[in-house]
Amino acid sequence: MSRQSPLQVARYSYVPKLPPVLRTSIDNVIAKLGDPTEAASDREGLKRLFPNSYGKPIAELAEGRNEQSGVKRTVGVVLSGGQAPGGHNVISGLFDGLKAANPQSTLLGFLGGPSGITDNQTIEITETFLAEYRNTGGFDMIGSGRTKIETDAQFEAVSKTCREREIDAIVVIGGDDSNTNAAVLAEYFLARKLQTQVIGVPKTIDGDLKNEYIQASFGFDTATKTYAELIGNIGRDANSAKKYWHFIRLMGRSASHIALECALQTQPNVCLISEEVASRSQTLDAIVAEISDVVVKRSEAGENFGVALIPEGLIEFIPEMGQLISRINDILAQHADEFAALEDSEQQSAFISKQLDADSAHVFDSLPNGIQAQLLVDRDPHGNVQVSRIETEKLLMEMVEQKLDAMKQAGSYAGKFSALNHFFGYEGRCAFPSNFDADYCYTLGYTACVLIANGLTGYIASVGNLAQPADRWTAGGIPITMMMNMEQRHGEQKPVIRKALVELNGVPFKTFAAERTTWAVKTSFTFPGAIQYFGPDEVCNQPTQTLILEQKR
Ligand code: FBP
Repeated sequence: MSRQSPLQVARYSYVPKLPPVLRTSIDNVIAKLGDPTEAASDREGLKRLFPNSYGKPIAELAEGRNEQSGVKRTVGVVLSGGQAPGGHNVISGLFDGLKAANPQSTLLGFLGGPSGITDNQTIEITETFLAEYRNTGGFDMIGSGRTKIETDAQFEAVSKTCREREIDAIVVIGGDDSNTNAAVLAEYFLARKLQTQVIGVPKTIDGDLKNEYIQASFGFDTATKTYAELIGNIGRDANSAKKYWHFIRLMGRSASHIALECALQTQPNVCLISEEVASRSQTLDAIVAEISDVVVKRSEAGENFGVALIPEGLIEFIPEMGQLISRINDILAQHADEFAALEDSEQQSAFISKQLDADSAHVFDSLPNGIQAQLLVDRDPHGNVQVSRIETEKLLMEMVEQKLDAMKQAGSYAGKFSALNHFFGYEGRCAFPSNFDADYCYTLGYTACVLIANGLTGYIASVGNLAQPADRWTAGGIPITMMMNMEQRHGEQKPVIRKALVELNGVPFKTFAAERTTWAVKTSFTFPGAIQYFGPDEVCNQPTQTLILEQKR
């Protein structure tokens, strides 16, 4: 075993908190079913695609004798997509629930993500194996991957694995795309009268898998606290040296929840919110002008330093850039072979520029070569551009610098602008889960186990009252089809779980918007410090500002 840090050892003995309903014996928990449900939209289309699983009722866990609880089961678990702190605790909760119900039951981990299911690559999770991973970050216990199970051959391979291994249930720990996949798999098994149940668990640091029923995806809490610590430290450094502007890009492939939460925690001078940029149809130049305006105002007050937060998804929300990216996506799909044969990024850029319409070509040609190349890197298996590879903060920083130079020449700016860029993303995805994420994830895993023991399939585990202490939490399951709608993907209408973007009329955004003009000019940084695991409640057990403010609604 590799050397363990003192914190790692100390965290092994942390006992995650469960909601009251799960503190009794597992045979004494039932899933109480409500009325049939409907999806928010596209009901007919979804009913046709999910004839066996559409409309299932919401399940609420309650006290009651479950005779099926002690049945010996084999359950498979898979980690899907980007790492998020707490994944190991979902597996711990699932394992403990399964063994509490019947010590003869088996938990198999699929290795390397969904491809572990199709390739039948598993490891048995035992107490000794698991002990090293309890309350730790990362997905290294079994690995993760982004393979999308979508072809007939892949579905057939999944059923073969389930038959061979006699798997009673699969737990899919993933984001919106992976949970959509979980629903499709559940329907596939039901349609073929196969016994394997499928239960999803909401994961993603991006915080965009949430709705009326799923209050938060796990990992968001720890990741934002990790970034907020770093931003606070940078703010203090900036205010000490008083000579740098820091442009910090934050992960979050699409929605700006991470940037917004970090802004609420650290009070930076600038924080862009992609959803607002899109709703105002702001151009790249308009954004640059807005940031420059803050720089100028601060310099007039003698403050030639500052902190600007940039969500990584921004690039796709700037109308002209979004249009450009979608055109590039089409060109890359249509001319894959020709493109692959090109020798270097210069040739690739020239090729793309030639294929684009005049407007998009103009935007593309005006970008620095480095950004052009980053826009052309391979798409992920779900067809998304890999925004974490695009240095938007550098682009903005350079454009602000150019604008300020021009203003200086015109005599409208006399300050000093020296800027540094940062990207915080991977630093937060495998942090030791905060107590919140450790408790939440363990509860999700345990809940998934109870949903399985109650014979449910096509559900996602859900925990309620998350802004309250764990002794007020509730637990249950939501039929995944209820959270779906139909969206155009790669030229086809597909069933998907709707991604939750930042709501511009929501309390978190409004709270930020009410303060940001003050933060812009008056240095108001706050310093969250490192995540604390031991100590008073107000230091160790606080949920995110987003969750607290959303629950105030
Ligand atoms: P998930 O949606 O799978 O949770 O991943 C989110 C994320 O962390 C994004 O914030 C980021 O843009 C992306 O993954 C990076 O992907 P990769 O790990 O493939 O570099």
